[in-house]
Formats: sequence, structure tokens, C-alpha cells
Amino acid sequence: MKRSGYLMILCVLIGCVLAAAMAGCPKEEQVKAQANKPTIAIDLGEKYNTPDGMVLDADNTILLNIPNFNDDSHPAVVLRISEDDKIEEVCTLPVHPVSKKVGPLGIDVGSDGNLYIADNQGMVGHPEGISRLLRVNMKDGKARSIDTVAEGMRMANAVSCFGDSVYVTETSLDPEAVPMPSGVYRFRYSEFAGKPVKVAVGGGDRHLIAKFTTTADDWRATVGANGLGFDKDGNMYVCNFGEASLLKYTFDENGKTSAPTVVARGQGMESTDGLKVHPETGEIYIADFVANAVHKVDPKTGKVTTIWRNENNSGGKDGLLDKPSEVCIRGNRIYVSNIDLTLDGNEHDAPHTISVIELE
Ligand SMILES: [Ca+2]
Ligand SMILES: [Ca+2]
Repeated sequence: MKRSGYLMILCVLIGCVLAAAMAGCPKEEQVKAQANKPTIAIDLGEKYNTPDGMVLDADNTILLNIPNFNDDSHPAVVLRISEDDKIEEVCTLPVHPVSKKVGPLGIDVGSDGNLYIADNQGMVGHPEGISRLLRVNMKDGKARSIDTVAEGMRMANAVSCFGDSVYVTETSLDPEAVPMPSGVYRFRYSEFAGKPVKVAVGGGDRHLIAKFTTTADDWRATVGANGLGFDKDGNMYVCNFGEASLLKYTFDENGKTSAPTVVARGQGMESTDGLKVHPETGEIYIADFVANAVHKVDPKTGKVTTIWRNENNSGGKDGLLDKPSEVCIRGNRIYVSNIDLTLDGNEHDAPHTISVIELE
């Protein structure tokens, strides 16, 4: 063979090797972008067409609220997700006597072992101040009865139990006000012995321990206090949804709250919905409804890291996020509720899912 023939073969060989290398080793960014790709943890089906609030229970199962806003011909329920991602019903939630509907959003487990659930009546067409805090009385892992322990809120949303109290975000105190005020209520367990606590509508109630405003140039201006949680030192974190920010409150020895500090705002966040504080690292994981994303915020530096983000109207196929409203951390897995409301350019569509992101 002539020298030029060898050269040609050599060139073809090098070309093949290069092509194989490029196909097998995508660019670093591509690798990074796919690393946290969500998958479907649970396809909930039509019966559980709208998932929202989640919390990890002591036995490592996850409790999940199903408000079924998108198709309320199916009742609103609480589900339990086993360690191998199987679901079972804990209870059906009672409809409100006035609206004949119930809108369970946030859920937490109290130090008394009972479940505390925000019934957001604003989401079912009744923003006049009839939202409730429900208590599911648990015994041996089973729901025995359900009580209303507080009432008179407008848009009860997240629930977080810490110390001697149950905290509830009020997403809108006055929809007409500009900027729009919202905040956080604190109820002591000791107040739940008798009749339901009655909250005064409008923001003057003594249970309202935090109050802030929201400004935005679109529909987000109507959505204030949302996700809620505590770190192990007792600092309180609250999402200001419409401003895409995370606020922090501290408490003095008398339980009085400080003025809020803005831990993080924007940096890729377009809204801040449900949150969870990582029990080991203290980082705050946030569901971003508008951006179809999950972010992580370092509370010390305020740095936001986007863990995953995908386009709007993904359908939720293959686990893609479809208007996520809540996160829940179990080990190295981040569970994400896709509330999938027909809002902000999204259509409610099957599948109705809980996505999961495996952290490295
Ligand atoms: Ca959708
Ligand atoms: Ca969907």
C-alpha cells in the first residue's frame, strides 16, 4: 500500500476515535444538567389527581396531602408513602360546612403525634376568611378522628410544628392592599383543648407573629407567605412566593420575632413555594412553581443552587416537573409534588405525579 493509503486509513481511524469519544463523553455541562434529572416516584392516577403538602414521618414514611383541586369529584385525602414508594390512604378529610369543600395544603406531624393540616378555603373559592387548621388524631399509625383546632384564616397554607406551637402561613391577609400583606400565625398546643381558636380576619390577630408584604408586576403580587420551616436552632424560614425570596426570623427569649432578613432572592428563583430544611446540612430546599424547578439555598451565604429546572407545560412526563409546589427530603432523595394547576401557562394533564431527584 502506498504511503498516502496508510495516511487515509490513519485519518479515518483518528476520526472514528474522536467521534466515539465525543458521543460517549458529552460536555461537562451536559453531564451536570442531567445529573439531577427527576424520575416518577409515584404515578398517582385520577383518584389522586392533585398532590401538595408532604412531610417525613418518624417511621421514614412520607405523609402527602391530596387536595384534588383539579378534579374534586374525588375526595381530598391524606396518603402515606411507604419506604418503597407504595401509597395507602390515611384518611379522607372533612369538607367545610359552608363551602362543602376542603383544600388541604400544608401538613406536619406535631410533638403530640397528631397531624396538623391547613385547609385553604381560598383555593376552593372561599377567600372570605373560613380557612381552618385541622388536627388528625392519630393512634398506632391510624387516623381516629379529625378536629378543627383553628379557624378564621383567609389562605392557610404551610404548616410547621416546632416546640410548643403549630405555625401556619397566611398567604394573603388583604387581597386589595398594595403591597399585599401576608404572614405567619403561631398557635400553642395548649390553646387546642377546647373550642377552635378563632382568628380575627385582617391581620390584627395576636396569633400573627410575622407579617410582610409582597410586590410583583404580575399575578405573583397576590401570593405572599408560603413555604415554612425551622432549622434545629429554632430559626424560622418563610418563603415570600411572589418576590421569589426566602426570609428568616429569629426569636428572643420571650418568643417574640425579630424583623425578617432576606436570606436569598431571585438568583434563578422565580417563585418560592414549599420548603424543607435539610436535617443534616441545614440547607433549605425550595419548590419553584413558576420556574418548574427545585433550588437549594445556603442559609449562611444566601447562595442559590438550582438542582433541577425544566420547561413549562412538561406534562410531567418521565418525571419532569409540572408546576411543583412542595419538596420532601428522605435520605438522599428529594420528593417533589407536582400540583399541576391550570395557571401561568400550564394545563392540568396526566400523569399526576410525585417526582423524585436522587442527590449524588
Ligand atoms: Ca401540566
Ligand atoms: Ca401533569
